[in-house]
Amino acid sequence: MPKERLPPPPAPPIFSDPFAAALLPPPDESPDERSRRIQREHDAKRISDSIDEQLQLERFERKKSRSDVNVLLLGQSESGKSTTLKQFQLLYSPATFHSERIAWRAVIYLNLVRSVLRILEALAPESDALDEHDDLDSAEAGADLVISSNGRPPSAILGTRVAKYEEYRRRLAPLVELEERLTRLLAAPDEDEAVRLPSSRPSLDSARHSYRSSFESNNHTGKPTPTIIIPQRHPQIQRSVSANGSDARPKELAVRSGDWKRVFSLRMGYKSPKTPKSGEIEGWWVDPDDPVHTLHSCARAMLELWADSQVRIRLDEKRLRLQESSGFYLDEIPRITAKKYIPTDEDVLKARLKTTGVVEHTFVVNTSHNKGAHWRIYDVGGARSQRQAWAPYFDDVNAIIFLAPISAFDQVLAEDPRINRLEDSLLLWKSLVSNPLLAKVNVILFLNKCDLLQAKLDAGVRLSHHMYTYGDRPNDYESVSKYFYNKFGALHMSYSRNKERALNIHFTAVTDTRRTATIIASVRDMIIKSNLRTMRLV
Ligand SMILES: Nc1nc2c(ncn2[C@@H]2O[C@H](COP(=O)(O)OP(=O)(O)OP(=O)(O)O)[C@@H](O)[C@H]2O)c(=O)[nH]1
Ligand SMILES: [Mg+2]
Repeated sequence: MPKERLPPPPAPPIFSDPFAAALLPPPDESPDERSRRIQREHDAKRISDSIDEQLQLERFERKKSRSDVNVLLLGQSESGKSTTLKQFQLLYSPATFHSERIAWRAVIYLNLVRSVLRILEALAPESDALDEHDDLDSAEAGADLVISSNGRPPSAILGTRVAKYEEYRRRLAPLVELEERLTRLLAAPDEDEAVRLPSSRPSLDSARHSYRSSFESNNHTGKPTPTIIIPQRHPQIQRSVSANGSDARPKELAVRSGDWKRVFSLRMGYKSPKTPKSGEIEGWWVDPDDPVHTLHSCARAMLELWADSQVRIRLDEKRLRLQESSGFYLDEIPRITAKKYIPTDEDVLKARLKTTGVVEHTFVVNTSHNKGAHWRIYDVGGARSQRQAWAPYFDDVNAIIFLAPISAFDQVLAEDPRINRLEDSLLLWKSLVSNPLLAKVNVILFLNKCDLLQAKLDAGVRLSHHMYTYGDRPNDYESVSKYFYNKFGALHMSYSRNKERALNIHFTAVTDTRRTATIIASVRDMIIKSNLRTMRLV
């Protein structure tokens, strides 16, 4: 009987794909192992499908984001970038603007306190010696465009004594401590670098540096630690620092993120009303530690100081124009120091807080052409030390709004008093329009602070004293503003890499809400049109 033969085992399949062979189930797989394997395969497929979906979504988002808009706000420090951003917020995200109203209270208090302390510094007899020092420095520095960096002869700085100076200093002494407290409150623990900004007086810094070095080299002699008086404050208003201690001089407050807003609003549980007059608000005024109490108790002395005609004369002599910075609040002392003070829109717009780094804000902008487009607006720090952070944002930008504060023709940079502000703006503008990376980017120029320009010219400050090239042309607003328009326009014409690019120039005062809303609407339409044109070409 022929021996029964078992059927031959199936020939192993021939796989052209070596991975398929590896994934084949093992021949001796048990039912349990089989069901675990199938479960694993299902899980893997689910994960793979979700990755595919994610990729598809990203592709879709990328396509959609072509209708979105990225705008960079550029310009030197204090040119008005953050103020412009606040105007965008007021127009396109009013709920956020209103929800932050209370948080700005701390910044406004600090702005007011610093203005008052600056006045006291200027009144101090010691400050005259400092001014002479500064004038010598500026004279040595020299600059093509500028005759004098601060526009006054050294002889103009010694002048009127204020009879009530000692009394003001004594009555306003609590503000020194309040300034420090507000600064600590606003600056997050890791924001030390941001608060300790570079000095606005390098000449004094270098003096201090050499003093410190000489102290360090002499320290081994066992001599007692010398004390350096920090000259920006009257010494008796208690501004001294030990040579081996830290610099306690006041610096302009800067914060990097929005965290500071929590300090005065959410964390304390205060509600932020839509307008200063609407709705019930929580009563911080019953908290004895709230800064408003110190301010309230110094209000009368602040008012007297600001109304004192000798003080005004002294400030004029020293060319200290507080109206150009946070001095705005000095005209509002009774309102701001009131226990139930809530900042108005204008107060928030005028609050000064220096930006460091780059801050991104997103708004949904609806127009008849373009519904629900996301606008990302990048607000950057404009100080010289901050500008290296701008370039990474050039890649993906649709438009740049460049702010040049044309009222600043008689001012110098806070970070380098040898440089005239207008000269810095012109150089910055030139390097921007000639940058090849930005050749296809829409550029909008805001010739800003026109309100201050008008006031300055009306007060008799002459442009030709600060810019040789202006010559003997009339010193009125029309002539001066036209001159700046042509000067910036000519730089664009000569240096732009893209001769087709149209330049949009606006005369602005970005603290003026109504005027700025109209300008922003026209800028918005221009950017959207240009974006649509580009999308059709891509
Ligand atoms: N009167 C007046 N004040 C302005 C105008 N634009 C800005 N300011 C004020 O100038 C100060 C500086 O403005 P910011 O918007 O903080 O300047 P910035 O360009 O963001 O400055 P950095 O953050 O240091 O780069 C603020 O107190 C503003 O209220 C303007 O057109 N007119
Ligand atoms: Mg800013």
